[in-house]
Amino acid sequence: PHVNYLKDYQPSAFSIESVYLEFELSPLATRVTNSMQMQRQAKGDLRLDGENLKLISVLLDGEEVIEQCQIDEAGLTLAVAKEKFTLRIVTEIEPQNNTALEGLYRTSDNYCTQCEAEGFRKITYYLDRPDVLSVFTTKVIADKSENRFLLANGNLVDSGDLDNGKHFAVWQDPHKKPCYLFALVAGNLEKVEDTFTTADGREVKLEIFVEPRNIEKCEHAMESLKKSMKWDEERFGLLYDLDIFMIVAVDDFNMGAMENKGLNVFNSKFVLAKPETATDIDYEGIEAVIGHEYFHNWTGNRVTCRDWFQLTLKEGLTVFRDQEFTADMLSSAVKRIEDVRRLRSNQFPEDAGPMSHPIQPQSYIEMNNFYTMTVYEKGAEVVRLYHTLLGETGFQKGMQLYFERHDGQAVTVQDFRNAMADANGVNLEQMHNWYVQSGTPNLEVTRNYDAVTQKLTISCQQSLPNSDDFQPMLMPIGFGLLDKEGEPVTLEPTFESAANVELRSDTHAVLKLTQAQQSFVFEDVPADAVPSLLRGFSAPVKLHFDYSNQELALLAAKDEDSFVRWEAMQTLLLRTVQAKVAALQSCIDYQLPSEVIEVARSLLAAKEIDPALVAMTLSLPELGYIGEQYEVVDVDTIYQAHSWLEAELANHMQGQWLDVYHRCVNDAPYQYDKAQIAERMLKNLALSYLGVLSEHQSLVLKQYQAQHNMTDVLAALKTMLKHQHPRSVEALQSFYERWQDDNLVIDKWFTLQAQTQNDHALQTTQALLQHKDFSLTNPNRVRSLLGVFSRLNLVGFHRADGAGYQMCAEQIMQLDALNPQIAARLLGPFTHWKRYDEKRQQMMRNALQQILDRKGVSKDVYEIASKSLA
Ligand code: BAL
Ligand code: ZN
Repeated sequence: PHVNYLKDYQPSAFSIESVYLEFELSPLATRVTNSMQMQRQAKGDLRLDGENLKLISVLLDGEEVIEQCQIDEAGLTLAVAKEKFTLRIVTEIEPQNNTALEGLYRTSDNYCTQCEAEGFRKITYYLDRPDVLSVFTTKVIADKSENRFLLANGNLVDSGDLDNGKHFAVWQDPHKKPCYLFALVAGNLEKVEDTFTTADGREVKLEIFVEPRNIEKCEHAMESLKKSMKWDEERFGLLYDLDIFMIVAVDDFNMGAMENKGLNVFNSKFVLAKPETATDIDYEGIEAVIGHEYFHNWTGNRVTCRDWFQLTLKEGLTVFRDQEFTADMLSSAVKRIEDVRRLRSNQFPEDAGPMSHPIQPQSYIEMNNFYTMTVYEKGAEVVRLYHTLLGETGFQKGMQLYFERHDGQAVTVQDFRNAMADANGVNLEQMHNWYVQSGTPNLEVTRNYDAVTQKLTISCQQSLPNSDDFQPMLMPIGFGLLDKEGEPVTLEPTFESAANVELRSDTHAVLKLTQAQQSFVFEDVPADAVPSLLRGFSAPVKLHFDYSNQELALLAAKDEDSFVRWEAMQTLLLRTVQAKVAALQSCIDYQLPSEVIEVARSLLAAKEIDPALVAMTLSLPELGYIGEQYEVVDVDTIYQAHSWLEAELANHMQGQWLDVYHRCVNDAPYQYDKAQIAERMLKNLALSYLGVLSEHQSLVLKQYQAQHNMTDVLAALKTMLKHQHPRSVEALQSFYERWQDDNLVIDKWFTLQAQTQNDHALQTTQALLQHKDFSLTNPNRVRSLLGVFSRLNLVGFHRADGAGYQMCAEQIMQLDALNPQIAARLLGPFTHWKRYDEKRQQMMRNALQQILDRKGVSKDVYEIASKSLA
């Protein structure tokens, strides 16, 4: 397959000044008429992208030229002598047979589109690249009884009835845009309406379209949209720019959502909620994704990417913005820890595996494979570095200059960096190294204390694994010191160090690491002071520092930074699991260290700490993250050690867990607010520990039976399944019966079972593949069953006999023929084969080879499987 390289970028030889599209919708033969006003920009033939299109006619300034066109599987080439011309192309497509869900397709008998990254070429021949910006007018014609609403980007300028039971609508988008932001939706939907008045006094119509059965589940989405609009005005000074903003929720969607101009299309998972069906995590996800897509209106749409290698320009920045939004809506401390946990569990492994790539990839075969945790989440961490270095005011100055310079343009990550630098009069060239180097940097820190001079030297060394030509990065390191009682120490950098130590308060500093090795010296430091490092997780690195368990316990209890407190406790818990793993492997006894229990007890008793932070701090590290610590992952022993620690904490703190549980029980109606969420989080953590102990089975069952809200129901059910509660089968059955008509809840029902780790995990999942509600054509269902099983059910997926691998491989091959994008995503767990024992390695490689050898393998799957085996 063809490989695209960043170094080969060339501007387009033609521009499209405006485009008029006309769709005559029909499930098996939709006719698309595309009239483009084109202008030559450089020498060369006209080459348009197009895939799977039936070409009907090509008129060049009114003259049929179809015979002169050269057609191949990727597009159309035409020699054009003119400088300025109109090209009118008619094609036919089959939305009903489009199972890849890219381009125009059907979902629940409605029509919808997904064009990013390169789906527009499956609708019509076009210059399908983000740097070709054009003004779009779209006319949609369809049967009226089957398509009550006809939607496209921009403002509605005309509509009416036609003969034969048809009707039409014409939409005009005044803002120039690349075709990846094009959208069309038609069908028998229902809508909820609201309005938002912008800071400059314009009233914007807000509409959310859903299938009629879901009309009661839109309130939270609408509230989230209004909050997003307000927040973007207040925090970033960015106002909405059309008269209407529409969101459509569909059940079949490859991604989470899509930021099409004025017409966002969403996976229904990120729109629909009511307390009985959605958890706190779902509510937070909806608020965040609605925010994310809305924020793209400026960071992505008004200023877009020059080419797809710049994807992190819009995604890293917009993820950073949605993270800040959630932080401002709920708790910044909790949000930061959630994001770090996600990054470490998902992005760090990606960065250590065969698909490792810089946040600005240098090449790709299939762009869809690069919508990754690295481009998004690590990209957001890199944007956060600018924010940490420049502060909120400096960062906002940079944003302002970015929009002043580039509104209406397609630009690069360098343009963003230049705006940040120029607005603040600083040199940020070194930030480039974060964009072009892959792998998670290691940050090794050592200390040296001179008791005579009372000087403490903090020495930092940065490096990248497997890098021959490592270029040091600009790394801000959040820093503080605690004395041996846990009191903060006033920071006094020496004269030589002061230039690289930015004091943010008396007791908190940012160390600016710019070299591979660099030291920072502080004076008047008391003996036995404990460094608090990487506060706020100030850079996306692996920190190595030789803390004693007592020091970790002190940081966990006393540090002023909530991330460091959480991290210290997690490190203690991780060390405990690792010690147990080692003991199990060598068949020796191991007792839980007393400081772990002591600090856990004191944290649980600390009423002044936000209960959400307490819950996160006392949650065990995820199995995947524990596995990451090993060269070779011993799945079964890690699982055993993890369960052991859970049982130990349950037993040793039984009374406290019960107290906490009862303290947090709240019969008030469900509300999505910070206090209630935090209470539920801690209560359900207590329940998960109590659920280990047979004497509390009735408590777990009682919570399930109360059916108070989905957060509590799911927490109870998960605990029942994990510990094989005598009533778990019955509960699962009643859950299914109650919710069988609600797709999103049935997804949870599949997930619950797919993630339960026990000896018959594989059989359970195999049986679910045969369930009448399972379908390979629905991405959410596939993710709920196969995605969850292969990613989270380590015991089942990595079965010693290889049956877990084989089952997944077979499903991936079937899926690849239907939806390559989702099939390629499911390969993730296989790509880490190097981390397992030799026998498993061989079986995982065999599975990958089998998938790769399938006749007709997609380029999506080919790219990941072949890179994994290379
Ligand atoms: N642009 C693809 C979906 C998203 O990141 O918002
Ligand atoms: Zn995005």
